[in-house]
Amino acid sequence: MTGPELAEAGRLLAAATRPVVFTGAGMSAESGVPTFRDARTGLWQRYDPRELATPAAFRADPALVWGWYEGRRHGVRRAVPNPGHRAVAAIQARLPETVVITQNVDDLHERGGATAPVRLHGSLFAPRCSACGHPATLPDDGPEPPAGRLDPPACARCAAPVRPGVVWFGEALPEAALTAAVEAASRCDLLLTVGTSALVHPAAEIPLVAARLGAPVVQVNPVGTPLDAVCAVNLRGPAGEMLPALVR
Ligand code: BJW
Ligand code: ZN
Repeated sequence: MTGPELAEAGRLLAAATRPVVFTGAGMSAESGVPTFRDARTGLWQRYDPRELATPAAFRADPALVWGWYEGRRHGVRRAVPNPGHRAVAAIQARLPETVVITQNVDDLHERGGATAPVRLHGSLFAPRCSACGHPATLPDDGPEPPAGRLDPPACARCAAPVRPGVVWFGEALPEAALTAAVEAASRCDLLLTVGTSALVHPAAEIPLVAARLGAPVVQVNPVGTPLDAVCAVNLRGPAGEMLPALVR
């Protein structure tokens, strides 16, 4: 199965001093958080996540989009980090120069023990005003998770609707995070890419930056991705099993 690949990935990790761990939605799949491209569940079956994660969707129907994100935030709050998140934290504990870069908007890396993940696509837990950008406080959580449409709160400063603090299609990534990610990928001596389809740009270019500058890239994903060709090793399996096996 993955025996020889796992051994080779283990050798690359053992030789690294400043790895980058680059993660996507598959990292949290075993915690029960749906991946982006599988996220049509329950009430939301009718909607394509790719169509909800846009500024135009929020402008057209703020309650639809806010309700979707609030439902997801509640789902994440109930989720717990999986053995893959803990393995990432273990790499960072062993090699303090490790940089974790995530596209995920959940907080499972932090709760799994990782320090200061670079967040390329924002967070479910940092809403802000859609007009003036003023940070908003999260609504109080009721006993029942919201399910369906929900009016967003009004900005405390200008009364415009509050929006999720995530990066939608067509929006620029946070400049400081993107710069930190490119810098880390440029100086790393191993890039471990975990649970991403590598279809969304510019995030998908981070592993390519490392590969171009000669760092080996190790990929953990049950299926192939556009990154396969640049990877020194492809570990075809779930993060919650592959990563603990790798750091053992
Ligand atoms: C497992 C597993 C297990 C399952 N273990 N693995 C170049 C080419 C073409 C298009 C573009 C381009 N550059 C830019 C674009 C446009 C666009 C884009 O990329 N489009 C493509 C889809 C074609 N990009 C943008 O619009 C970006 N902005 C931009 O370019 O701005 C330009 C600009 C500059 C200056 C001023 C103004 C503008 C922004 C992209 C933002 C993406 N946002 C989202 C939503 C975040 C909020 C939310 O969560 O709702 O981010 S989209 C969504 O995709 C989310 C994710 O972070 C992102 C990546 O998805 P990810 O993590 O890879 O998940 P999946 O579901 O795709 O894959 C899961 C993987 O896990 C699969 O491979 C599974 O096999 C695997 N898996 N179980 C391990 N147990
Ligand atoms: Zn405002």
